Amino acid sequence: MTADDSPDEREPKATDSDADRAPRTDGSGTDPGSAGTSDDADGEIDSDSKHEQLEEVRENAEGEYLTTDHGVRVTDTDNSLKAGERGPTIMEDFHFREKMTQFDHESIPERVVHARGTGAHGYFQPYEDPDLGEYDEVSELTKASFLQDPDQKTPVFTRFSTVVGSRGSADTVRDVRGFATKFYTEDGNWDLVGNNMPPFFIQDAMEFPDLVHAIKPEPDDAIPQAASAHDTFWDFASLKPETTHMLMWLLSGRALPRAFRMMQGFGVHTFRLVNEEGESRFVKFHWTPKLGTNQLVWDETQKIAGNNPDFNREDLYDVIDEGYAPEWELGVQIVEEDEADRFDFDLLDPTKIIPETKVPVRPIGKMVLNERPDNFFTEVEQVAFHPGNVVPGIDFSNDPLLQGRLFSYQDTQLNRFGSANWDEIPINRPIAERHNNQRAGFMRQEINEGKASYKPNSIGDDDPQEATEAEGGYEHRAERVDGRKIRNRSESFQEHFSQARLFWNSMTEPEKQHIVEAARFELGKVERTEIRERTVYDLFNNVDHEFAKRVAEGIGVEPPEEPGDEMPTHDREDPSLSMENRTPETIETRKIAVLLDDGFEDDHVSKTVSALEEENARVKIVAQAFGEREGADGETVEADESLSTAESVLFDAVLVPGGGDSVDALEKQGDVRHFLEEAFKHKKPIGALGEGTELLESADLPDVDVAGDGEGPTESTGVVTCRDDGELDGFLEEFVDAVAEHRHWERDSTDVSA
Ligand code: HDE
Repeated sequence: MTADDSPDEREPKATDSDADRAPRTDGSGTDPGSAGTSDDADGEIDSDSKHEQLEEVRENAEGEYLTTDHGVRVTDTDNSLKAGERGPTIMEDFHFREKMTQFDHESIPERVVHARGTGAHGYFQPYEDPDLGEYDEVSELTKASFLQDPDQKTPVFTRFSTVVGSRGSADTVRDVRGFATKFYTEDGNWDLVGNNMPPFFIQDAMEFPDLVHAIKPEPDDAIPQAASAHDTFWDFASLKPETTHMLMWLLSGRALPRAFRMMQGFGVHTFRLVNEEGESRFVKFHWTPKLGTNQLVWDETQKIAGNNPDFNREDLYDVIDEGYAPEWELGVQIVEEDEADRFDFDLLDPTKIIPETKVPVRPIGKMVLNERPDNFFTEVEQVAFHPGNVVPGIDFSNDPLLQGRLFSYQDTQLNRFGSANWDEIPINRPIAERHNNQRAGFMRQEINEGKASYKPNSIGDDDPQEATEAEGGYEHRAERVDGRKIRNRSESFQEHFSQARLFWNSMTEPEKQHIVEAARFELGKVERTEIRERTVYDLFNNVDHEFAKRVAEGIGVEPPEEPGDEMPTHDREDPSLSMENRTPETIETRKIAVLLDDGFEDDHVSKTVSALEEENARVKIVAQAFGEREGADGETVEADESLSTAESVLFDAVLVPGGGDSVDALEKQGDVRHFLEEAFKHKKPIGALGEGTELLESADLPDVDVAGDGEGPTESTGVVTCRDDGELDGFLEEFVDAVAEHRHWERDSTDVSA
């Protein structure tokens, strides 16, 4: 790098620790940006850079001797050193003491919120030619080059989480999901620490401890775990009308994601993008999943929580192992600073979204997660996010919730790690170089050379040097701020129901019904009548009168006679808010159970399995027991699951092939009928061929038309049947369409007892 390099031509910072120091920008010896402690050999950051950096700390015991932490080979790790065979253990046993001490110190404090999570590595890549509407290029919006260059893949690590439950709680609880991504860019780490819902409960960080105390298990008995359905949460919420918009999202299917890879992510706050010229615009960040935004249903989540509490965690790793790398688009909603006033809400108010009907989301790149961690503790547990980790080109707004987070995350990491050196841990360490005068503290790992650890200094040539903005230095936007010290809230933050109503209006009828039932459950678990009443009268009745009445009827509260005084009357809708509008027509990665036993129709199985797999569905053979099953014509298949390990709640769809003996055997199993009825109750696609259709008839699937002989494929609320072998292709087409719909909400399954 030379003194007259313009920022545009700035080279990626060299990252080879052994690299010779390049001439310094002022010609006096070293280039402040060229020698470093990180390790990417060729100096360019690409999708492998983080992987290569982590490679240095990976350990593999394959074929090696067992040693102590200090490298001494161990002869026996089962018996402690004793004074005589039946005597006491003696202090001298350094191996015992080390092993036990390590064990005693194996845990660190769990995160105070978002304790339960999982994560994966991947990369972010800008799109070649994104459609930015009135803007030509991303460089017009931001100088952050990793958001612009389509040839560069920036490594990322993303952690998904639930908020309320502790580290060992179940995945499928009703809750907000965290969606936090660390971008290891050449300009340093950027952490986009968001959620799967775009508004938040409160407007000011000052209220956060109260919110969290209210929603966490109650302090006297630590009950309930990982649930908002209890008195303290609804007491708090009902007294704070600003929570109403977020409550609508929390009561919706957004709080029960089918998979992490099927949820949107949102930066929530308004941030700023800043370009080379120093021009700044407001921005909201969006993650849009390639596989659509899909949900589970409530009854299903309850059963999964017992059946497989790791459901979402396992799903992420399963698909990565099977070669399907989950993908999201990163989109931006841009608002010119001088247009911030054109909305009927304040852009700094985090309980509001910018409706897509007002400002479109412009996709600028994609994130692909393609590698699972090797060690959950060192990667997922120790990854430490901080919204204050920004790089040049990205800046903050004055959103008072965001401002408070900028303090909290640094502080919380000190509590979790017991050291300010948490940023040295491999998963947190940037790939970009780090040089400063920090040298010490608990668990310091870098060996920083040189005598001078202060500035200014003459002993060490005054290195490391401060960078100008043109040299890549982070310059906070010089926003003019002028005000009295005041503990107050802006008048522009005072309206709380308009967007809650927009959300309600935008739901389909089944989605509305879901919200009503969720509210009845949540408030049904609230013991104090006054809290139930306050929620219905003061919050819900100011969103929508019908909604309030429907909830009231289910919880023993007198339905309100008139709409609330503050209920907005608008009937605006935003189709992008409904999850049903976000289901793409694909069956990729859907998990389909094929129920069979000995004597199945060979053709049905081989043709359907290969057709579904061609569409990238994940097909699992479920039989009464593990082992090989033989078809009527002698073909064999291996059961992936048995009826004792597989429940319908763990699958997206179910298919019963024909074959008289197979169906006779299945028909004798109550578990099989339960499997089908439960899948039906949860609105899942069901298919049956040949004699398999008889199994459907013997199950309790109300109002389903099952195909008769010679009728060809018949579709009835997502149940696809066919008795005619000549129509297998037609059946498959219909079945694939039914699976692509994900759930058949039009189906009335209230009668089903499963
Ligand atoms: Fe957090 N939040 N938060 N939060 N948050 C934490 O940091 C906090 C908020 C979010 O996978 C903590 O490392 C305050 C909004 C995610 O490791 C803590 C406020 C949003 C994660 C903390 C908020 C989030 C956290 C706990 C109000 C969405 C998990 C452990 C001012 C935009 C990150 C930790 C991971 C974690 C504080 C509100 C998202 C205590 C004070 C709004 C995804 O620092």
